[in-house]
Amino acid sequence: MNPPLRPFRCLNGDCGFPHGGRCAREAEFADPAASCVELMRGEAPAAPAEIPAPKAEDLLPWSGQHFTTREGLALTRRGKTACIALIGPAGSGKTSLIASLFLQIANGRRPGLPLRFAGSRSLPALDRLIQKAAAWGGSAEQQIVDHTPVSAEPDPGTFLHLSLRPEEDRDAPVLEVLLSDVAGEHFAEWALESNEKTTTRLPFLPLCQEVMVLVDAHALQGEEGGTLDMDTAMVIRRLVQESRSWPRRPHLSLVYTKLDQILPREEIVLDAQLWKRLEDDSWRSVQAMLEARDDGMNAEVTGVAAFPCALAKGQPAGVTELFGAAITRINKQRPWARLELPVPAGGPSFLCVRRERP
Ligand SMILES: Nc1nc2c(ncn2[C@@H]2O[C@H](COP(=O)(O)OP(=O)(O)O)[C@@H](O)[C@H]2O)c(=O)[nH]1
Ligand SMILES: [Mg+2]
Repeated sequence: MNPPLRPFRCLNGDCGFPHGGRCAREAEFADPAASCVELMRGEAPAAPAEIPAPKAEDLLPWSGQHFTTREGLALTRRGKTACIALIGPAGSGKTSLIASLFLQIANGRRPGLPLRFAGSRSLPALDRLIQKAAAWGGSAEQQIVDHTPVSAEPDPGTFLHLSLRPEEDRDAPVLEVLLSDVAGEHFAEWALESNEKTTTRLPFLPLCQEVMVLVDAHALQGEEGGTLDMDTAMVIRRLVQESRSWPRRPHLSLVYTKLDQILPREEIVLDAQLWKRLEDDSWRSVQAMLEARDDGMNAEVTGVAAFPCALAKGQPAGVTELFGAAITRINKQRPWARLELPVPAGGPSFLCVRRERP
């Protein structure tokens, strides 16, 4: 659309042309409006430009809710990222573990995690999560967090995001932490059969430097304990097998959850003795972890009590320690394995800049 015509004005003080009079340089210009360099359009407000409707791909990349893998990938290109996958059957405590971690970071109680909160691009999603968890009264009948829905999308909303900064007062870079929060049902399908459909639904797994396989310690001791152990062992074996073709093999942790349901609170001491006691009920999973080690992976057993009681009555056990250890391991890794290229003696100096290549 053409802009509307605005009135003339002229910088020449003697000119009457803008006011319907005569051009001060009328001898020079037959058509002052077309030729005079002094004459210009006045500054009437410009018509509002037509703003085209945004295309889907131009919209802000962050919705404030869970990240998709594509958004997670975009973040990994911006700086140092810790990608941590929490996997395990529905009800094993994945979402509760993230809620517990976030509540502890927000409260400033972070044993074993020397990093502080520096932001989150999924703050509304995290906020929704902790609203319910913080209101939990401690009863086993009450849900601590909502059940994570099974998504029909090929890439379901996957990650919650946290930016963490070292405690020291120096200008250390922020670490971007991505925590996967996918419904357990997707992993069960994948463990049963790895095909195009089941693997494309978990596209983030090969990106993760850490994989935590969660198993409900209380359920292991129940009637369905044997089946749960068998399912968990199957997930671990699938991970071992699939990760052989990933760019980097992740560190694997078998995490016993809900320890408060099998031990009095004062007896939750996270040590080798406790894992030994739990081994009888989870011998298949432990066996699968040993196979992972034999296959060259770093694999260890640990445990947490993310919500041992209502928030006002006590602290979780092992949560910040679990993530602190994972992040420390990730921090020690270089972003990629570098290859040293030899620089020939007497060669051109510009070759030095190519010495290190990804
Ligand atoms: N007592 C106790 N219950 C827990 C704990 N963590 C989770 N739960 C319970 O287990 C339920 C399922 O946990 P959730 O995090 O939704 O499992 P997810 O399906 O793996 O994400 C929660 O709603 C809680 O009721 C814990 O540390 N202690
Ligand atoms: Mg969940």
